[in-house]
Amino acid sequence: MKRVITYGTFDLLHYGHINLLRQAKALGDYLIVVCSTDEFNWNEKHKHCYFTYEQRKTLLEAIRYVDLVIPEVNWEQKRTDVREYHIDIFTIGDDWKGKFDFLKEEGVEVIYLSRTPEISSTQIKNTLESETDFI
Ligand code: C2G
Repeated sequence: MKRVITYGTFDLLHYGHINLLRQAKALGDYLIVVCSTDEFNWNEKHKHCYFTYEQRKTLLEAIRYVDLVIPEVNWEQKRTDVREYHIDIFTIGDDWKGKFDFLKEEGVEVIYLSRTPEISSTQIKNTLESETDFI
């Protein structure tokens, strides 16, 4: 049983996130998604989410590729997470390329997946805002 882990906010869930999660699950047999809490997003990532943590967790749990969703409360928890959940592979989009190579010291394979270029939660918000300006 190869266990995979990935991290993210996953606000305004879109096909870029689904592409990532599908590729992540294909790397192994069990996929854990560590979803940023509202406090972590606001205090550390300076992101104000449209959906709450509980709403984003519910959405992620409905995705066929996802086996478990747990909270991401700080930047430092990755080392303990990969030990506690006996992780074989850490994966994330290549916008983070190189940032988490230190996890190899924990015996974890680190794989950066290609990000879907033309979509983001920020872009969705901006497009909707600009469209409402003309209504
Ligand atoms: N993603 C993607 N393509 C997009 C948008 C996002 O592949 N068009 C990927 C990101 O690379 C990431 C995941 O989807 O692997 C979640 O993206 P975000 O919700 O933006 O998460 P992020 O802010 O990158 O948080 O500790 C790590 C952080 O929690 C990662």
